[in-house]
Amino acid sequence: MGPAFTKLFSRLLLARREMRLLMLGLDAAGKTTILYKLKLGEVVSTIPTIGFNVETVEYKNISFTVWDVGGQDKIRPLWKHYFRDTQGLIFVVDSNDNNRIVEARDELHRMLDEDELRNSVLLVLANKQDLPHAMNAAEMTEKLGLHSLRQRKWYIQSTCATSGEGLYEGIDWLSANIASKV
Ligand code: G3D
Ligand code: MG
Repeated sequence: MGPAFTKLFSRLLLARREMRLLMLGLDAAGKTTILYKLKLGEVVSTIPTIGFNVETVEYKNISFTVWDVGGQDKIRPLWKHYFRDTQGLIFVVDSNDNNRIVEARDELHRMLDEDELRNSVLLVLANKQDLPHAMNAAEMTEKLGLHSLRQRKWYIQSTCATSGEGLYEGIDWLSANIASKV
């Protein structure tokens, strides 16, 4: 899958110098799996003393930054540091986790309220579609309240991170929509 992604990202590589993509979601949504599946380069995992785990991959002029959202109000103010210059937010959700869909929705909307993320496009990955009770993209759209979003370019893509299914399409949308904005 590596070369295909490289080709996809070429639009972003040409678009501008520095590009920051944030990938967020509740723990166990599948973020780390996706990061490795993209095979962009070495994943660097850092745990600052304040105790939230940040994974980063640098790929040419694109940086991917990943962490778990949810709970822990104390550390939230520290996230802001990573928001600057974010062109794309990728929000990963476990489509099979009906118990935490409300929490995921609340976290998503809370992130979108952040002033620094005002101009970033939103790609939602409705992950774990291979599981038998997974909600489909239409149901996830409803539960996550995506239709209520105003002034925001967003897209939802069904994925299975373990097989890689859907990731290509999601990144393609992101790439096209960030490129058209810059
Ligand atoms: P996170 O980084 O968002 O916390 P992870 O999530 O990438 O660590 O994934 C959490 C668990 O979900 C992992 O299982 C991972 O293999 C699994 N997972 C991720 N994506 C999918 C998917 O699309 N389908 C299924 N069935 N499982 C997925 P383990 O067992 O390693 O904890
Ligand atoms: Mg992880």
